[in-house]
Amino acid sequence: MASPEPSVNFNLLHRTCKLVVVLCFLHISVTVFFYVRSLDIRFAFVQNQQSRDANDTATGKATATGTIGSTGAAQPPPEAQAGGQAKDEPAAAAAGKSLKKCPETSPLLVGPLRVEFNVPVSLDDVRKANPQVGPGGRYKPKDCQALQKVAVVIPFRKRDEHLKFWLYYLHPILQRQQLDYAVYVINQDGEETFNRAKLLNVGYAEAMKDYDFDCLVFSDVDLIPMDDRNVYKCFSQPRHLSVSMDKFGFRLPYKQYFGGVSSMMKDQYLSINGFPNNYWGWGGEDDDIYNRLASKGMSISRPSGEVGKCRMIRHERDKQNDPNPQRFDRIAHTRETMSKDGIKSLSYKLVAKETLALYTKITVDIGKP
Ligand code: UDH
Ligand code: MN
Repeated sequence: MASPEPSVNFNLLHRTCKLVVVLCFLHISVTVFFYVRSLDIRFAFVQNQQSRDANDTATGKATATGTIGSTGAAQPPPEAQAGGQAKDEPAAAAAGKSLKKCPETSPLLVGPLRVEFNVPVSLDDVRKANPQVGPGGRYKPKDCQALQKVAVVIPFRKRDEHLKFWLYYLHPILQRQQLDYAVYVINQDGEETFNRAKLLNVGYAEAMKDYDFDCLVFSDVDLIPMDDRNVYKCFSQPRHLSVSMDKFGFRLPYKQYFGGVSSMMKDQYLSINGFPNNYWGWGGEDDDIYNRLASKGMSISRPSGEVGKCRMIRHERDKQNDPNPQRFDRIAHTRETMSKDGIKSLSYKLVAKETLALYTKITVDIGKP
């Protein structure tokens, strides 16, 4: 009688071979996946360096690093510090006189950008990648006169990792946008409840002491644009820039939404008496700002959903920034309160002003609720 064993062995062998093939396939797939992802990250890095290569027509001298100034120190005239102007530049160009105006649309823009947060970045790398950015996070184009002088104001406390990503992504973008800009990080001192809008008011007041900015951009520290055509400048109406955030499924959560990143000309900001100072904790201050604008007959300008795509770095709720239970009551009364509460009634104590290599850090005591 023939034994059934050879056929059983053959079946076993066949199945084992199949398993090995499947495992090999899986292994290759996983390898290819991670390889492609690493390419993506490198591609994003290369894209973010493009401003330097495209823009670097001047001498490309390295700028100073580290802490330059300190608390309350007198600042050199802005023209002298802006953009880390090289000393050997022609005097007229340095004064911005003989320069032609920059074009309405910067030729340096590249469009959609890849934005990832899985590889940490170091400030040292960001500095090296942005040699044209001067002390305090200032820059202006070398070969044309920027159309706007923009102060970018970031409300801040204990978000250093987010700030690194912000600087890493935004400095190259803002340079490609051919803006005369400076970055102000407004750091709330102490452990009291956070107050985003009051910090933004401080940002306005402190930035204006340094330079005659035309335009203020107010940005959360964790929001990164995914397209450099979303220009961080001002328009004839107040602008909402973070219009399609990943956390809201790349859609506007509601029509009046004005949170995240916004911009206003100096006179638009002053015409609404700046922002409210009495929203302590999370929420409502952005709706109050919207109400202020609407009550003065202004409308909101926005980029398209495509150009306005942006990513928020995922995070948990911060300590001392719980939802403010008073917010609904407050936003119901903006029209009555806005003339009394705003930039005109702002009071705070300046704790430190540091002109760092990539931004100006203003530490401030804004009191408590
Ligand atoms: N901010 C700080 N430090 C703080 C609080 C706020 O820097 O302690 C700044 C920062 O610029 C931040 C902005 O204020 O981007 C707005 O605060 P937020 O990022 O906390 O607001 P968001 O609406 O988050 O993004 C709400 C809490 C989400 C909890 C989700 C839990 N899964
Ligand atoms: Mn956030």
